[in-house]
Amino acid sequence: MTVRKNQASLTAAERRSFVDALLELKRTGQYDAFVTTHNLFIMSDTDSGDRVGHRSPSFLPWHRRFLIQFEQALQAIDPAVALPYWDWTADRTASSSLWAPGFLGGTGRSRDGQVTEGPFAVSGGRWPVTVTVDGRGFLRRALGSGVPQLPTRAEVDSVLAMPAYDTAPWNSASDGFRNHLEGWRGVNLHNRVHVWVGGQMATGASPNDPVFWLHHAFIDRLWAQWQARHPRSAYLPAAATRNVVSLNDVMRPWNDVTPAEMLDHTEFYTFDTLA
Ligand SMILES: [Cu+2]
Repeated sequence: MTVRKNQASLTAAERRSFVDALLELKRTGQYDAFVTTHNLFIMSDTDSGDRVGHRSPSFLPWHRRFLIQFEQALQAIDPAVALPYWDWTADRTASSSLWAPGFLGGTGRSRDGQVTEGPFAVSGGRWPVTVTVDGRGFLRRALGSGVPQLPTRAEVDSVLAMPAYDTAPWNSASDGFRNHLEGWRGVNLHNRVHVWVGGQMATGASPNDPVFWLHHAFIDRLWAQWQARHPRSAYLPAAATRNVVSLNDVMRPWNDVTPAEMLDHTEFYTFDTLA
């Protein structure tokens, strides 16, 4: 059974296994296919047209399915690996162990944002960035420069308190839990973290940075926490709705997954703690 743990509580051996599996997925080319998929959806998801991965109710089930597929690809390399999550309300500075040279490496140098330490530095030869939106072939970060503060626990709690999953017009203007969590409205949780990390994380090619998976694993856990707090609140919209994925619609790019099938994460994995 897959148990997703807080990255801060991984053992050194667990960190190493996770990094090794990422590097192997990168070497085979499978990693970059995930980056391409994410970027295609970012570019095609719009507020007034079809939207699947972002700015819409299916933001959460789409990323849940995307992470499961990625985690299964890692597990084909090393069955003991699970996606860790990054609680950015607790580990909220560039000096967190998350950014140590032995794990994800630190911020980018000032000249060009290039990450120069750790397993994902381009100089090590194992992490060329090939799916790019700006032609630069190296991992970039600018921790804390796009926006100074990561979201706080109090801000997270204010969003978890919202009872409605989502509301019309089902886009970046919506009220409700999903859009406040995604970050187009209000305190801005998910989007702000992408901007705080900077570099590729602030673009559609965000999965080029391995922290993408840890960030989204935490967003996914927040969804599970919200479900536990609001047992009478359901995924919306339930009925077929133009341009968006309703409860029983199939989600692109898959042809066999609906939001309804993504509502119970325990079929696929659990968390070390949901409290
Ligand atoms: Cu994201």
